[in-house]
Amino acid sequence: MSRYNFRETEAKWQRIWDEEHCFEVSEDPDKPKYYVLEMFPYPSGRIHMGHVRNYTLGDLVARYKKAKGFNVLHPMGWDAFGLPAENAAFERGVHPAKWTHENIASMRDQLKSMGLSYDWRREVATCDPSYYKHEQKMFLDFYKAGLAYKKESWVNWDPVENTVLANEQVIDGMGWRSGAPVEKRLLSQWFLKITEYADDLLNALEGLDRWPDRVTLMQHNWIGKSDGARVFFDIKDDSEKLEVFTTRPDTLFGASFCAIAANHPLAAKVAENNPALAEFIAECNRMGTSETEIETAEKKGFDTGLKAVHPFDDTWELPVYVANFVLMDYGTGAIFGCPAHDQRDLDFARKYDLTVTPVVLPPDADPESFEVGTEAYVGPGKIYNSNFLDGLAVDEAKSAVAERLQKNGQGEKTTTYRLRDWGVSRQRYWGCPVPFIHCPDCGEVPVPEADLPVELPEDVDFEGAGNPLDRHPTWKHVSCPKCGGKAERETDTFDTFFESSWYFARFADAKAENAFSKEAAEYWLPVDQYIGGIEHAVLHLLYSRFFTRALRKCGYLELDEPFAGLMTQGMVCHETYKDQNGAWLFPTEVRKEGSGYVTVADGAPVKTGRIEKMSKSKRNVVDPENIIGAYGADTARLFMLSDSPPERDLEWTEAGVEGAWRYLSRLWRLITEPAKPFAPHGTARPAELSGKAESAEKAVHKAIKGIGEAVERFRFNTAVAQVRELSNTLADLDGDDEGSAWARRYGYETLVRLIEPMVPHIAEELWVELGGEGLLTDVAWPAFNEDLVRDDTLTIAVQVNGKLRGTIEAARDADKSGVEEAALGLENVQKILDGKPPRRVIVVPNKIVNIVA
Ligand code: ANZ
Ligand code: ZN
Repeated sequence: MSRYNFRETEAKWQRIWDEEHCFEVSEDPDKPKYYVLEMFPYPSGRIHMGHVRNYTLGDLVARYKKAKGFNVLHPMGWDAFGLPAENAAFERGVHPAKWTHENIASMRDQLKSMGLSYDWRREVATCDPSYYKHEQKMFLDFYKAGLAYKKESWVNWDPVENTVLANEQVIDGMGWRSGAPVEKRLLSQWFLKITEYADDLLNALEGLDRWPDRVTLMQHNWIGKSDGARVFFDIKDDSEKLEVFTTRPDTLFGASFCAIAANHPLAAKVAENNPALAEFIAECNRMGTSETEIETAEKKGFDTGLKAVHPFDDTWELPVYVANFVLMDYGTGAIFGCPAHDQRDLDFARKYDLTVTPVVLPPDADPESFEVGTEAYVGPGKIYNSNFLDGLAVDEAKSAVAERLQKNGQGEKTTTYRLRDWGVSRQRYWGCPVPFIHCPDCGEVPVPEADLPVELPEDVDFEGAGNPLDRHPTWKHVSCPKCGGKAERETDTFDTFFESSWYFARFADAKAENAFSKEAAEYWLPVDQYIGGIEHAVLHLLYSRFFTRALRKCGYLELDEPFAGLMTQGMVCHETYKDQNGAWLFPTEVRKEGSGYVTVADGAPVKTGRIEKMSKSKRNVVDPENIIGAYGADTARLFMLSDSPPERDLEWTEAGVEGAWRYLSRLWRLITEPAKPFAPHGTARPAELSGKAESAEKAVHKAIKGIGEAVERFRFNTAVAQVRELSNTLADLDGDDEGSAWARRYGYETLVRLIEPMVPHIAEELWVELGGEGLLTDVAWPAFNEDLVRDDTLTIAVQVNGKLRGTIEAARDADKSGVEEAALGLENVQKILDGKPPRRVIVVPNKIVNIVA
């Protein structure tokens, strides 16, 4: 029996696709284009199962669309800057560039072993100067357009990694990699003005109808638009005004205090003569800056002694606190507190014994007795205790207050966003240098375009803390491009999200002299289908949308949105195992025994834990290379597609992989050692088919339709199920007649075409076995005949007086009188009619029979 030799076969087809340039594309005006992109990987050294899933999904879409006649762009590259390379340099003394390029080389081989249909000519590595020189130019253009600027700002400082972290890199107050508590520091940093597009980024979400709702909702919340008002409070015995932001101006008469952020200028001013306050401010700065941390921390305040005067009553004075729950970079960094209707304010008021005056009366509550206890009332109601606002609904009161404030010059309506400008400075070596020079006389000076790229120096030393670029003896010392005097290079490098914000557009012409070639970009963009992890829902996916806008403003691209369609795949999970001492075990260290597991080493019992996302820390990882080595890429791909729809988590099991392997082996045998012969390739369909052959033929048409539709809807698991169903039908077709031989031939040739996007190597090989011409990947997706996919018998509902009483089976388009007779013959119906003739019978063909009794 000939066993399917996946090792030889897969290598062979990978070589042939390469030699034949199968997946290399150019802008063909005669074909519709389709751009499929998977999120490019960080070159960590080895691919993991998450990659395998991601790229299998993308490859299926790409190959399917190619078969459907599209000109498909399917590129791959490397998100090659970042911290791990520097860590490797620090720990093992390998240069980040060497480490990165070696990793790229081995991961490229791994990807090639999966048989992915990439146009490798377009490969890019973001750490190459030929790539990052373009983003230096972009940055200078952004600067000219007012979209990049430098400012002193409070940053999240990771004391272990010695670097600034983006808010998103702070998780529960800890550095995302180091796990160390994050501190606040004031540093001069480069920013990109994403807030300029806050409204546009928000409004355009509506047009992204091929994005998961979950992702657009996350972006919506991330942008966080709040309509409200700014209110100016006079400060008693002081010329300064305190400006607060509120979304609830309707509660102004319920105010009992004001509070400012620890870093508010007013706090610093008072602290000059108040050491206790200075100490309190320092304490606040030691606290993390993440939202959850601020929300969960105990509310603390410090009374500055200042008094704010109520805008509508100049005899009413409110104490001004510095409070740890007020953020400096939201709204105006100052609030008025209304304890009755805001939980934080209530907690604060209870702690510092401040008054709690309700001003919104819940519907049906009694104004005499309504009280707020430990829970603030945040619902709707009528305003009371509030002077000229009494009796108004919340929304009416909001407008009334804003109007009055505006008229008196005490405030105005305003909109605030949670979205902050994007801090792109990193104090790191392995990143793209920010192309600026600092001159003591001229200030910040852009590096002249002719001097781009600013390349990273190679000879750096990674010993010691902080940024190696800072410590480099010569690199940063340059003369000022403006005055020629002594000056210093900027030693910050870009956040690596910078590179990934525009790579999708570079793939349109990865060798273009400028960042983009207009023609290629116009032809290929936007990406039609983007596929990647949900973890990028706000950062990468929002930054790319921002870049698209910034690049348009600077004349680079005429594009509205980068990604027309988005699919976010679920995680690959696996059971977890521990030994008797509670140490995690790799799946390769355990083997099944009875209903449980024992260790491979000494047969000791193993504790089986939960099914969790594959992670190195829990050791529940399976190395794709081992799987591909043992079963082949097609098996790995098939299993990735079989069990769950793409957006759901998938549990990787040995049994599942075995099942996929067994299926492919069986298919191999069914075609290469058929029990009953196939008609020769090219045989015409006999005019008459036996019943079984005819229904097999119909099953093939149904599969073409069903699998195509499932793929279009990303229901790849359903598509796989239909593939299996069709092969069962064909395996059962054992007639010796001419029609059956023809149907087997037609059925298997079609099946092989249908599975090519899923398991391309075995499909190509079987195509050859079947005598097919040319490369299967160049063969068009088959068409189906509408007449043959319709069911012949239908289930028809039978109603009596509008109530469902049963169903009958009838041939499609059966004669009305026959259907009527069958319906009236139903036992249930006869019971109701009780021997009397029906008053009326209405037959809706192929659907329903209505009987009026
Ligand atoms: C008075 C008030 C009364 C408020 C009330 C709420 C309820 P969102 O919806 O997130 O925009 N706030 C304003 N600036 C702040 C800052 N820098 N740090 C912390 N809190 C701040 O929330 C806006 C509300 O959050 C504002 O409305 C303000 O409290 C508070 F019954 O003003 B409110
Ligand atoms: Zn100068």
